[in-house]
Amino acid sequence: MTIAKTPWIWFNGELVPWEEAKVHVFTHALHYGSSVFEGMRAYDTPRGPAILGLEPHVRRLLNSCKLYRMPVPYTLDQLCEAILTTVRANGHRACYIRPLVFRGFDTFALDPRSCPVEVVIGTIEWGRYLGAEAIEQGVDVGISSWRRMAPNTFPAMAKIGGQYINSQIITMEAHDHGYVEGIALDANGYVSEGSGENVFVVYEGVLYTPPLAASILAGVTRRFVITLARDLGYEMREQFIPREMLYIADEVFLTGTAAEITPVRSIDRIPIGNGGRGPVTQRLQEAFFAIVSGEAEDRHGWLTYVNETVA
Ligand code: PPE
Repeated sequence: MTIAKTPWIWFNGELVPWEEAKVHVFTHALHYGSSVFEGMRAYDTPRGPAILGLEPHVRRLLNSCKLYRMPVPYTLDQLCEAILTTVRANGHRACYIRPLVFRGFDTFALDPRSCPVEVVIGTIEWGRYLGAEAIEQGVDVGISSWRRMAPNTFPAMAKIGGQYINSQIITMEAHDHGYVEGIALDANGYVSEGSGENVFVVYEGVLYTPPLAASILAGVTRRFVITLARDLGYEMREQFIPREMLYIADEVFLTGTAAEITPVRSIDRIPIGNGGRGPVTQRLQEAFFAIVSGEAEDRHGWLTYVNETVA
């Protein structure tokens, strides 16, 4: 999927034309993965574009930078404002937003702290992440032969560029095996997450998702789905999940900004539940899409209306 050009990219405090948003080949991040990023979506609503989870995403960005000892020259409020400015400038009704903070050009030293910290915000038009039919039909996934990083190797809770090598090898392996996505286990063999999504399981009437200690990214969508599940009266447990529980589950689904709520219909070619979207997944999807489309009341304050929010 090639990204289509947008007119503007926010680069270190100003909007620059797409063609001018460039870096040098000796940019530290290019060599060592020394970057932190976010992904969020603006949804098309009757009141114009609305960003889902703006503050939690920017907070996670700043926390990722804190873990990587990268001081960001902007406050949370300034970054939120810059994101709103970029979405407005590009005139989107709906889009995917990619803020990126990285170490620029100065040295090849592994202590990168003499390199400038650069900040970029780009927006793109992005449809369904795991394919057009995925949301209704579900996807076929495989358990990856690659594990997520072990505790105390990389900070799994941080969304750091270099760590996405793990996601890339998981995804390539999954595609080569004919799967849409791969789910990785943690260092102890418990279920961790998809290459770019958190995992939920419905088993004997209870909803489960792995805890933060299972080397997962603390997904914003994961948090929203936990809230919706409790709103709907489901019992929701954050606990370690053995691999085999996935195969005998009634339902499995993936959550993420890009993947939204995507049902999993098979794992390692074993059909999950009835081999399609299950009823709990569908109810959670309906609740989720009603809020983000502006149809249902935004009772938890998840949306920021781009054209109604002033600096
Ligand atoms: N785990 C990983 C590893 C991950 O990358 C994401 C987001 C999630 C869980 C879900 O987090 P959240 O978006 O806050 O609910 N993955 C991004 C896509 C990665 C990509 O660039 O492709 C995303 O969904 O934006």
